[in-house]
Amino acid sequence: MIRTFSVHNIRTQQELTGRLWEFSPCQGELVGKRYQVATPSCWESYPDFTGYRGEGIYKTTFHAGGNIRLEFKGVSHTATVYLDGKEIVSHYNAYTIFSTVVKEVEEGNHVLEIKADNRFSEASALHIPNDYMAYGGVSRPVVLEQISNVYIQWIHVTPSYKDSSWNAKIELKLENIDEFADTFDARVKVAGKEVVWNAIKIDGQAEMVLEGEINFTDVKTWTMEEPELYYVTATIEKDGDVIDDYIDRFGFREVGIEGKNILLNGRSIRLKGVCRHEDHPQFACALPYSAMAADLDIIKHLGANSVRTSHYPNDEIFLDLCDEQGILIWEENHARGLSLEDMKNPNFEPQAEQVIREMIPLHYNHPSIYIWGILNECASDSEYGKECYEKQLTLIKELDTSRPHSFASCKFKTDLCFGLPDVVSYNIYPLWYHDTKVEEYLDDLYQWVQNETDGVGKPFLITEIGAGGLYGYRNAYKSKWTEEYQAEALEKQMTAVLNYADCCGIYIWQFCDIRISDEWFGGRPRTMNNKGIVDEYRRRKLSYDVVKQIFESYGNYM
Ligand code: ADA
Repeated sequence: MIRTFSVHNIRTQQELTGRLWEFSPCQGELVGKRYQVATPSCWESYPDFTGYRGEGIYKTTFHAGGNIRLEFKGVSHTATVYLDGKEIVSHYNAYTIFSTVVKEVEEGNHVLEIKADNRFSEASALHIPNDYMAYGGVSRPVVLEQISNVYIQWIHVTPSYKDSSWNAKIELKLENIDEFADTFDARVKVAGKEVVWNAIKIDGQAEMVLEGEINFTDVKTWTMEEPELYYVTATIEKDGDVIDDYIDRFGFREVGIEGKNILLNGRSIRLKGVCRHEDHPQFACALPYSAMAADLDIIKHLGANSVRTSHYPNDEIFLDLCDEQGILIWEENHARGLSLEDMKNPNFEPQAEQVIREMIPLHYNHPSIYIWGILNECASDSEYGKECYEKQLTLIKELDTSRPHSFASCKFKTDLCFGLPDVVSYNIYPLWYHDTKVEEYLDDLYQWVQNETDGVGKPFLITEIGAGGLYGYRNAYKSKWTEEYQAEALEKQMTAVLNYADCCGIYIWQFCDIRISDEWFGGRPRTMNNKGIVDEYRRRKLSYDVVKQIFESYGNYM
């Protein structure tokens, strides 16, 4: 599966994953051994590689001719790709899409090899030993397309509501891979209406963006309760022949900020969320469609209305599911707990900014995404850090002015950056890492933000709160790590936050227990983060019913 809907009717598109590929490790005692493995997958799911950190080569063949475009939805965490033995593209970061075009390949069979690398080094500023796992493999789909010289890279639809009608701003990004200029017509259709561009000239080896607008009076709004979706179809024609197409989906919905409130379609929303890692003991971070859908069923059953994609851009199939189910998404770039020293790694800024440049243009149309986040718990208490935050938040606005932005801080009363984001967000753990009374800690923090920072008057979110609970560990004295302690702590934490008038929402850390880097074994029983409401196999802990009862007792709107 590439998406939960077809993206092309004209352009030939084929998923190369979803079948067996040959896998061989590059290091260790099994070098040279070849395995047949299902794809997408991570080598931690293969019996001989559950703890392998190194490089591995994935190999397959395909038949094609002419201009081909290869799209890689996710290779963890560094990829080098070869076509017929020749390097064609490389990429850093497991969680963002990259692609390459190869012009005029000979008609016939071709060999595709992807070398994946999940080792830690100075070259990797974002994937570091951490409180989650950096898996290895071809973790998301690989797609082969045959394209014309002029082809569509993406369509962006920006809906806005005014005078009881919806307006859609349309942007169409195209590229001409030929060296010579070309002329074509373009058309975008939405809900029975269209915008047309005739006799457009594009230079050789150039990109361009066409802009247009369409107004609607009889379309349905996308809401959490009724997540109405619409297809937008773009085609380009030459001499009356349709030479390329691109289909995407969006919703007529608008996100805004008004004082301390985050608005969805003009109404102040209350975020009732969970933080979720892409992690599963059988699939590592390569969760199949059915596993993602099952997670969302649990999240909805809990009474939650939102997911925070901690701490990286998620699989777009998961985002498609959230669009379809009316679940709001906080999506963030890839970074967790980088110190000032980590942020001074010369690779940090380019790698973190690249994630933003790859995340936003391709995830732009998902109505479920209501906010962009950056740099979870990084050094926002330093001047150098502040410069980095400022650049990345500015970059977000360059790519998308239709959504607010934020970052999740843990710098208690030392954060310097609250003048930068649209929303002030904090990760707090009263009753876990310290036993301060939740109400006191929360109010103390909030008053500090109001009285001492440039975050005064902005919406305020708790983006993490929670406690550890080992599945099946119980005792009468409810010590920390028992299911009993976790359930009671979450009850107090959630009630305090959801009753705090100036807070517009909460994200529980976390949805399920997850595997973490071996280096993080200390303070992490089972070398896992055990703060899930369900364990890694999605088995309910005592806290499950507590969370459900509380989430269901608060509405979606403030
Ligand atoms: C942090 C961090 C999470 C996780 C959590 C915890 O807030 O953002 O990734 O590590 O703490 O379990 O302590």
